[in-house]
Amino acid sequence: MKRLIPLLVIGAVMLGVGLPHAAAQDEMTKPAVYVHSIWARPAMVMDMGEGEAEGDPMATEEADDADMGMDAMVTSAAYMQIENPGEAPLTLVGAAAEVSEVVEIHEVTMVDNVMQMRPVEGGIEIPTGESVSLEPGGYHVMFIGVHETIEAGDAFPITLTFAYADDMGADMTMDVVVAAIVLEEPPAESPIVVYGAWARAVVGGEGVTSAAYLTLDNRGDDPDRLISAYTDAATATEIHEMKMDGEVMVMRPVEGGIDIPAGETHTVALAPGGLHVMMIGVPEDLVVGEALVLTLTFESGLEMQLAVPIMDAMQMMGDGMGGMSQ
Ligand SMILES: [Cu+2]
Repeated sequence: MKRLIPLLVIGAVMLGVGLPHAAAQDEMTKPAVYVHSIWARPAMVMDMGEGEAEGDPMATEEADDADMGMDAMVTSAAYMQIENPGEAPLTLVGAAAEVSEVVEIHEVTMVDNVMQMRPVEGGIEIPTGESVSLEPGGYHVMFIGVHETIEAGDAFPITLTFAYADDMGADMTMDVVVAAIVLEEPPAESPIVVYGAWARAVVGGEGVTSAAYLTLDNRGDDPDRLISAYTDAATATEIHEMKMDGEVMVMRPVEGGIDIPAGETHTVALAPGGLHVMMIGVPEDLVVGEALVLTLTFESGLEMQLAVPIMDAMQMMGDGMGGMSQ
């Protein structure tokens, strides 16, 4: 929780406003949750309801059932790691996404030697200090009735709803927006994980810039260094830092990249007012409710592809601790 306070101050300073005390209090009690390694299966939407749905082993059966003149019920699933670094238990109680009619929290279980999946009663508990894995064959976020084909390399946002009890014991919920990258198979395990990613919404055009923010967490034994970033949403992508130069706030490329230490000081936050992934030349609109794909390259040779949800900057910096505390 300590990490969040400077961010809130920076956000308030950047907006040139003081936050109402009550609002600030309210934000402080929002628990942190780290969601990372988020990916989803491809799903093929056929024309005219012919053929079989792809993307989920369970979908074939459903597609056969749909031969009665109805469109095949195309499904997909998203997987991720959810960590609770705080002191109160969290429960993942729901999810929403625009890719499908219905989004449910599911689990796969064996019933009489038959694999079945069904909604998780009461949601998935994320105990304090623990990490819960949503992975093929287990828990997943299920998309039922996918509207449009999603294929490897696509990205889309998902809103996760967590339930928790506040300091007074009242039942609360918070929404956390993340984004999934569509992959044919699970991403490789990596010593560096990324959470809390978001990119600033902008109206595209000549000379337009935007930025992406995220937290890098090095869980390996060796230090590494973020040396470059790439997204096809921008003409050029650079790693920048913002600094006071006398009285003036300036930003410039970070020489040699960003150190990601191992051991005690293993996290590095890219956040408004500091380090950021700079997108220079954004021809198309970056719209809230969509996501972009970002590739991060590290000195060790590690290359990481992730989906970054596009968010409203005022909301993220003003009252958006939910986003920053991801
Ligand atoms: Cu910049």
